[in-house]
Amino acid sequence: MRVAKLPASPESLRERFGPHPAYIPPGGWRDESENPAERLVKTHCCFCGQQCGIQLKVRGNQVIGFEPWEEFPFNHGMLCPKGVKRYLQGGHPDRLLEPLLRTTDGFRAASWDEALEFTARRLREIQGRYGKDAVAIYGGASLISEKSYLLGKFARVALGTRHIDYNGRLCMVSAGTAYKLAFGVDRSPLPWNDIEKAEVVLVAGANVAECAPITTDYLWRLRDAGGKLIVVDPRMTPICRNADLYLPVRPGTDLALYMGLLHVVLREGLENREFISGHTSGFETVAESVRAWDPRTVAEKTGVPPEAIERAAHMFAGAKRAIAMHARGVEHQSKGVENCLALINLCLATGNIGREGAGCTMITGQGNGQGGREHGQKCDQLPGQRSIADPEARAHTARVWGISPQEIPQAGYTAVEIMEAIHRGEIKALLSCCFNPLVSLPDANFTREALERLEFFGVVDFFLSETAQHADVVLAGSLQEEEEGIGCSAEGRVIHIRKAVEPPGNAKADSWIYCELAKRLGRGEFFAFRTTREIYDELREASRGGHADYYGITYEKIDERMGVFWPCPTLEHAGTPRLFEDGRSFHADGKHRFVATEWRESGDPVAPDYPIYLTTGRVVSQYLSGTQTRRIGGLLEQYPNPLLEIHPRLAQQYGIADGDWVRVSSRRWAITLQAMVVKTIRPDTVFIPYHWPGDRSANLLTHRTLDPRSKIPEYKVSACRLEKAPGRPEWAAREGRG
Ligand SMILES: Nc1nc2c(c(=O)[nH]1)N[C@H]1C(S)=C(S)[C@@H](COP(=O)(O)OP(=O)(O)OC[C@H]3O[C@@H](n4cnc5c(=O)[nH]c(N)nc54)[C@H](O)[C@@H]3O)O[C@H]1N2
Ligand SMILES: Nc1nc2c(c(=O)[nH]1)N[C@H]1C(S)=C(S)[C@@H](COP(=O)(O)OP(=O)(O)OC[C@H]3O[C@@H](n4cnc5c(=O)[nH]c(N)nc54)[C@H](O)[C@@H]3O)O[C@H]1N2
Ligand code: SF4
Ligand SMILES: [Mo]
Repeated sequence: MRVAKLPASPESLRERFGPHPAYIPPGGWRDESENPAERLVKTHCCFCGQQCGIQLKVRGNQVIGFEPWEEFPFNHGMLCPKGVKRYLQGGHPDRLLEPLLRTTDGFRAASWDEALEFTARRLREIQGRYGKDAVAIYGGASLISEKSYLLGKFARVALGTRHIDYNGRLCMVSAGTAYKLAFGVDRSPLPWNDIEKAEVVLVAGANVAECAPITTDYLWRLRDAGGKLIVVDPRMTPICRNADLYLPVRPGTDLALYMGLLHVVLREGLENREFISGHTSGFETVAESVRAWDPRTVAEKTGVPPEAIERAAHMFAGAKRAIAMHARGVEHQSKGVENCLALINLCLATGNIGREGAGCTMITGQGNGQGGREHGQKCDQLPGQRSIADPEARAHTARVWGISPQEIPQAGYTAVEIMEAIHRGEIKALLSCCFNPLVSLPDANFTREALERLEFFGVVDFFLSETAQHADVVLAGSLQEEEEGIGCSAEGRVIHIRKAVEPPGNAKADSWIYCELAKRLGRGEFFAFRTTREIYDELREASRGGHADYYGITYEKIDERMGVFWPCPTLEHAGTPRLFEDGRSFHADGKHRFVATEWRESGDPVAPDYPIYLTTGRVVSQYLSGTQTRRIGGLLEQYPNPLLEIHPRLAQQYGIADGDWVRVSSRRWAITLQAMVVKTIRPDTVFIPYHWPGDRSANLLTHRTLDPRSKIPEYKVSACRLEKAPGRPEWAAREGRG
């Protein structure tokens, strides 16, 4: 077993390398005269899946600020607190400016030749000794699509390993799996302008105001136009203030609720028989499966009053146009796929698919959460959203790549399974780009142990993330604005990410790093790309004829139309903003499929020794594992440490007052946080945001139960117990808190 290595802290690196040459003061420049721009670059925010349009102000080789991009139709210049600070990363003092190699007491700077040669040699040695599948690749959905396509090809062609997966496995895969089962395709079926055209919108497990802030505006427009809003969440998040009906669901019980809604719809005969018989299959089995879920039974499971269930069902089915929107609250469950399917079943039964202002949709999480799951960085997928098991797809991809179909490995493990295989000793080496698993995977102690068992660990990042501190080599990669490419937003709109600057110092473009590694692995001829545009042209060919067909989308066409919605099979094609308008799904028979769902308990059940539900998620000012936003001055101050949201009634039971230190224990670990006593959460549930590492990490408490089909972890439902802590914990003393 490998001994844990001494991590080098960002502070010690800064001491070693000095401050970044182009340092921007925390909080940014104060006014234009202090730092005038030479050019404006129209591009997109690097953070969430809304992909707001933004103009970056550039001087020399540095992004120094931003201007709104008012013509961009999605956000019309609006940005959230993270978007207005995103520009502060390029010149940040923690920015990695050269490759780092591990020494006995930390890291030392290395030349690219040395770092790449070392990486390639270790990968070759390990594959030679243990076989090709002993190496795994992690990718990420913050990467532009060119990079994620490149990573998929790199794993299969340069390394020949089965094992590549990405951080979107923690994010959108329950929705993706459900939409593939029901519709044969994984994309939001409707453009966001449809939201305000609905009569009723049901928002399930989505904290829209904090996590998809610009979508709040669409919901306000819905309300202005007279539309009604239903919200399902164990917490009254800010959009609940505008809701007509709020359903305070008990964590992990959504499935019962949505089956209950369909039960009422069918009992009252509110279903759309014509749509069901003309466009769907499987209705009878689903109708049978919801028969037992009457409102009283559902109320007992979910904690939602029976009258509210009746009312929600009548509102949804009584509307001419209704939309169900969902996010991780329903998807981060060990029945995440079932939850999405149950919402889809409700939409199908009421004929709400394929029409303006009607449908079922998922709210994309990561910046390129949609595009990043289309072109082959998923373990079971080839470009164009093709299946790696499909002989035709393999033949097509092999032709584009210039190899034989037999050379493409079969499907490998998913992200959490890769960590488990490392723990077992089956996978010995990991190369990770754009992923911070130590903070983001459930059961963080398990992740740490796995990282320590690796014989080789390489990371490509622009900051030294908590995970990167365990690496043997850190390759200084690039920010979104340092390479040209495309992404796909929550709406299914393909957008153009323009290059604003070159990577600073001796940092390199991510795509260059992978092409160079491929060369050193003896596979350079398949990676002779000089620009990301060349990678994109190959991606277009590779996706051609697939469901996610990008062939007809060029950078120029995106610029002309402010985005193009896929599928777009020819250069003349205008793109497809709304799916299924012809009444057909992407399945061969053209039918939308009802898929029956079955109740089961969550993987970490509440019991007398762990009597309280713990759920985890986000706050508006922080982003994911926080490696980016915790470093940005002006954001961290808004919410500097994780707080425990707790209802006054529950707090009183334990003698806890606002600001008190509370020890939260789960079946895996315990952490101590300050209480934030709020009336906006169920009294049987506590909430912790997960953006922090180490002994403040919510993921020390969470468990590794996965949805059996999507393999997503159950972040939204754990069991815990609480005790008032005697005083502030070690981390708080260290951070100067409390
Ligand atoms: N500010 C900010 N914005 C972000 C991100 C970020 O880190 N910070 N991340 C982006 C990414 S990658 C993602 S995936 C999205 C996530 O966006 P969301 O899914 O909206 O955010 P979460 O906070 O993970 O969870 C959403 C809601 O689910 C609720 N919930 C918890 N348990 C349950 C349950 O059992 N049932 C139901 N119905 N609801 C439940 C929580 O109370 C919470 O309000 O946000 C994106 N936008
Ligand atoms: N308890 C709990 N855990 C959760 C969740 C939850 O709700 N609760 N949510 C889950 C969800 S939805 C998600 S999406 C995951 C996210 O989990 P992670 O993927 O681990 O989170 P990120 O912070 O995006 O980490 C990405 C890393 O990639 C780097 N990076 C970003 N862009 C680029 C790029 O263009 N190039 C390179 N080379 N590096 C880049 C960043 O600096 C960062 O270090 O967390 C999951 N974990
Ligand atoms: S809503 Fe998302 S894409 Fe828009 S500015 Fe905020 S983080 Fe960026
Ligand atoms: Mo996510």
